[in-house]
Amino acid sequence: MSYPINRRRFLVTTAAAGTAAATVQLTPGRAAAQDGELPDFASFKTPDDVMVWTGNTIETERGAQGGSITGLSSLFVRNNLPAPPQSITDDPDGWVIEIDGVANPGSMTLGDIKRLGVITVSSVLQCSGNGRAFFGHETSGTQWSVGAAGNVVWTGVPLNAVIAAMGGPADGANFITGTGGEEIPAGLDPNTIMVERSIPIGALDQAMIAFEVNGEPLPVAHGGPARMVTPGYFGVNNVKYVKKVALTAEESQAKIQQSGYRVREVGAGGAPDQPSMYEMVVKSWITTPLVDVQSGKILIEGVAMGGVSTVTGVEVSTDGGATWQAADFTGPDTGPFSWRPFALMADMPAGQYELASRATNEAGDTQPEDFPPNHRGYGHNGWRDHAVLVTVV
Ligand SMILES: Nc1nc2c(c(=O)[nH]1)N[C@H]1C(S)=C(S)[C@@H](COP(=O)(O)O)O[C@H]1N2
Ligand SMILES: [Mo]
Repeated sequence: MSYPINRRRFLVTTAAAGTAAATVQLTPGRAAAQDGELPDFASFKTPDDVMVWTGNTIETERGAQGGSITGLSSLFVRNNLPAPPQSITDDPDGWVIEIDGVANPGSMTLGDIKRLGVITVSSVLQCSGNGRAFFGHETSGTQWSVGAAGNVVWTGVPLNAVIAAMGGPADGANFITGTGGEEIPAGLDPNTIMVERSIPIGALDQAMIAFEVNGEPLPVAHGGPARMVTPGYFGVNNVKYVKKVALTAEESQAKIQQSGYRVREVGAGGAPDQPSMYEMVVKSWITTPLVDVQSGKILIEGVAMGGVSTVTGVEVSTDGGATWQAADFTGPDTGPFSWRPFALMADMPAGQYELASRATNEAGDTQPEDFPPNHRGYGHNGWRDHAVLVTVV
């Protein structure tokens, strides 16, 4: 299967700080998204709504974002390792999860876990590298612009309930460590490639074992049959096909924990003493218009998130940040970890416009104008680089 090139991809321009407008995906020296085929495990995605970078890396088109909830047909996908076979979701309730670092360590099936009580929470799922394409330096990794993020509804069991069922935390627990269920090829040191992430134990307040997304059983592409989800935490911490959850004294020895997802200066190597990509931060971006529009009253729309604190406001600028106007939220408040769509009607006579948005959360954090570079291009929330240049004709 192949599909037509999506024109939007070539028309969207961004305003990079202090430089002329540059097309995001076509900046020289940066890989362009392939018009590749959707891999089998993600064949349910709508081709026009996504960019297929690789068989394990799929980005949502900016123009396909917006709205309160991101449909699974357009939600991004990021796998560090090849996804397990479809058959792992054949018997979800039979999926076994090992629970360690508790008074009575052992295993529970997903069916047992479900009987402990189910909750539903909306949360943004966002890759640490979302916005990587906007950095001025060369970064390795997928050149995501805004589409490695979506807002979804998770249904699952609070991890606290699972821990309590196993007799409560063992002494000395400092981290929650989740292990992904991918098979590690024989002969390889698992620590070099396995997806095992540790997050601070305080995250027990919101961590859950999720088994549904947007009311559907979790597909393999998004971690089925069971996934550890910590609303408010960057994507990598939401371990798919979770086969083990342990309360641990130390962080995982896996490379993805020890040196991966560490924020450091450009040129520096990753090390355990550097900040890890845990909690998300306040961020917003415009999703329409992205292309030339007819003059008159123009509806500017986008999405805004608060990270781990409810988004409380978002301002929009049509002049590259010289002046700002408060936008209205157009979707419901679905909690601190969720995003909300916003809209502003603006009178725009013919001309060139730099459309920017700037969100604020309940904690009082506002997006900065510029975001300092870091080696791997993580966590960009600067409003200027997320602006779009639009010509009104
Ligand atoms: N087991 C496992 N969990 C994983 C990953 C993975 O490769 N394996 N990738 C992580 C990363 S880096 C991200 S951004 C999210 C992506 O979630 P999605 O593919 O459902 O969008 O899953 C995270 N959980
Ligand atoms: Mo990620």
